[in-house]
Amino acid sequence: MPLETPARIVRALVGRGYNAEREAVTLIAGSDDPGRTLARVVEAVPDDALRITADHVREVLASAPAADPPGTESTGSAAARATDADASATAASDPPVSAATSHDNADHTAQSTPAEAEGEPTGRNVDPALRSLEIANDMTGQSTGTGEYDDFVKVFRDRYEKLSKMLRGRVNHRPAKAISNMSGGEDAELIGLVDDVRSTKSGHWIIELEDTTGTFPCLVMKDKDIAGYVDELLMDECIAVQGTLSGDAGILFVDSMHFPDVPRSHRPNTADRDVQAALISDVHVGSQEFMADAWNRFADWLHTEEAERIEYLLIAGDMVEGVGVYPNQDEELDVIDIYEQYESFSEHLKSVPGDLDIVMIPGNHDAVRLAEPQPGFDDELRDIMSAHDARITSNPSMITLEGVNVLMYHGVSLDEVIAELPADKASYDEPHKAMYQLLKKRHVAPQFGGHTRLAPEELDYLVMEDVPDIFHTGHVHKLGWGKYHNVLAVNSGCWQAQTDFQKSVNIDPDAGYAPIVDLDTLNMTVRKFS
Ligand code: D5M
Ligand code: FE
Ligand code: ZN
Repeated sequence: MPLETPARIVRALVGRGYNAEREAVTLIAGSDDPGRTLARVVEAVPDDALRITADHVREVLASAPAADPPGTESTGSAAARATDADASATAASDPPVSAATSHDNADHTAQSTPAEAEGEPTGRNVDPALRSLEIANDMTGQSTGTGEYDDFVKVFRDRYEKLSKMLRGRVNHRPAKAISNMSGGEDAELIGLVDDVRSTKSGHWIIELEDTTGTFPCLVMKDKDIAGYVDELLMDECIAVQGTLSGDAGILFVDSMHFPDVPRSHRPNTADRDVQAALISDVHVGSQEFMADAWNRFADWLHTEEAERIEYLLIAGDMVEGVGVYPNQDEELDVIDIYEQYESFSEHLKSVPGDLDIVMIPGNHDAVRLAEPQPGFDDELRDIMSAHDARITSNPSMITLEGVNVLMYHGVSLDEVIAELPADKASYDEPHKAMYQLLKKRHVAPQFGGHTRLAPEELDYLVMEDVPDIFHTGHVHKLGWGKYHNVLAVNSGCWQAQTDFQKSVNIDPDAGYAPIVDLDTLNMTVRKFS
């Protein structure tokens, strides 16, 4: 493998899913056989390492070279990150976009007028003592998963435990194993994770449900009303069924199906005073498409009187464009070094009012592990982004703002929900409807082994144990909001104009919008800055 120059080494590492310290790259380049050294380093670093350090390389160079290492073509488990000595400075561009907003609740007012400099900057008259901001289920530093089989067993047991509890009041279930010992014709109720869904020759559906004792096949007849639920099912979500066993007791004929769901009677918490939160995501600083001008207009507007009730700013992931996230992404990078991207992001964050309380979670473009739950940014990145004293937490996290519970989740699973469900139940044009499905399943990323990477942990942090009052996601770069059983679901658009990839697949992003929520009423308005 001809690997002489640092730039080639960086690219080779990115291709394997790693970011590397500058010194590590220099050491590899300066070794006798850089190609061989690189392969040995990749082989030697722990699977969960995001970054190859100089120490990793020194260790390898100090140890005697083994026979040709296996697995030199293996890819890193985490998002690819790279540093590059020749990183360019930020030069923002902001091509105009036309974007549509999508919402489905009459209570909401959409103000899609461009915000010019409206009013003079004010001395924001806020009393920090009135504020309260708490974060629950931050799993940063709590990761226990080693990727072993046992961890998968644990995380699914925990998922089953938590979700079946929500269903137990509605069905009187028995374990799958006990049901397989029952006689034909008896009524039976079962709670399980969806293990398989297939259609029969005659167009009926067989759903295999799994609990901690085994699996049991359940038949949904195509002409029953509940057949309409079958196309909503995702693998590994938890449901309950009630029905009657077949004559030979080998299959359960399903009469009713239940989802953990948000109770229709959910009464959202509200703040005691007239205070607002701005909900944004997908800033993508470092991309050539990052819309710096729109961002600056947003930041300027936040200083005006009109925005003085906004005391919280929530950012649901993809602060920066990252490096090596998608193939050929480097061709659209404006800032090549991941740390310089965060420095630039931090500069942009400095232009918003210093007295805002900010909460940030990572997304799939950020420099943390890709598998969900994603821990909050590491100390080095926190340091870079320290200007605002922002609260940094894991993806997902539940944030309580003056009593209002906001579930923040970046939203990678939305791609999957949209791909798998019929368009009237989830689509890019109505991303909030895909969010409704997640609320109904009480899980932010049910499907394991698909597009969304899940990390096996002792606990399933992705279950929505508590019903949020606001569910805030991003990722799909579309703006959409609406209410589901009184929960406000908001997908917050982005600050990145259409990329070449998005053009090629007809994704027309909603860029440069800021959804603003009144925390005392949960009404929402949208401001446009592009
Ligand atoms: O993703 C923004 C949206 O675009 C999200 O719906 C995924 C999709 N996307 C963007 N680039 C790609 C590539 N290269 N492959 C597949 N899907 C893609 P974000 O991750 O925020 O950039
Ligand atoms: Fe994004
Ligand atoms: Zn994303």
